Amino acid sequence: MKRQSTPSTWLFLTCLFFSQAEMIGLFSQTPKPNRATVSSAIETTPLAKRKDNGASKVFTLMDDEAIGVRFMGNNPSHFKGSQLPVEKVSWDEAKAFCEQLTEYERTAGRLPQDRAYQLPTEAQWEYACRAGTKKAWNFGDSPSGLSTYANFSDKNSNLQGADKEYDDGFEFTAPVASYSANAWGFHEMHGNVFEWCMDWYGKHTPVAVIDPVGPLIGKERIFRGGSWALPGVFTRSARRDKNQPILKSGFLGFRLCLGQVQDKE
Ligand SMILES: [Ca+2]
Ligand SMILES: [Ca+2]
Repeated sequence: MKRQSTPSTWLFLTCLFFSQAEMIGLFSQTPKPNRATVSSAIETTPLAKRKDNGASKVFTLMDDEAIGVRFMGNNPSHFKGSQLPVEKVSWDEAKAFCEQLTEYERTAGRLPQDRAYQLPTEAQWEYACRAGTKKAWNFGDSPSGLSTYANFSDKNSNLQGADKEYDDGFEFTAPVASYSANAWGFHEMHGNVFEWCMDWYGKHTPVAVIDPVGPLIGKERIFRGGSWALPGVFTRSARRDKNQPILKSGFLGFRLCLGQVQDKE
């Protein structure tokens, strides 16, 4: 399928390109500030700015499952490619990457002390995935749209339980933005790789809460969205999965969120 980019995504990726050299040096040398900034690029990206009511905080989620591939130094992924999503990265490693990126950007004077790169909370992730929708997927209740919007275990897969009646074009991971975006411009919220969220796993509370951050303690971390290795039902907007934070898997990655420090720290 053809890669699709919104103008805002283009702007964001262009800015990242200009700062890529110094970002790769994140773990190996003293960075040198240049004209482009990751943080300002994200700030100008209108995707998933959450301010839908007076109680909610603004956050920005990145439309890029491959960010870790380009900026983590050594690509940990089983499936290699600059446009393929990062995977085989544990929650602990993803969290550490967020912290290092935050420190790097603050040191360079590009990130205020009250802002930080983080994993999205489960609530933030689902908010961005749904893009205002309330149905099973952000494209509707019928799975007929799966092949257009998600990479999952389909007819290209040799895995048990694959949804052989669908053809999404890929057996394993697909390049970012291979599939149609949701209404807010996010690609691959359904499928491709699961994405780690910040929260410990816990049962949903019976009463609705605003901006939840999950339990204070736990044994397993949440990941969301389904993957190339599992049938389409795992890609549903409300589907919750979890595992130990040390898990590394070829079907599990992450995307970054730029938020307020007090959100989760
Ligand atoms: Ca597939
Ligand atoms: Ca995904």
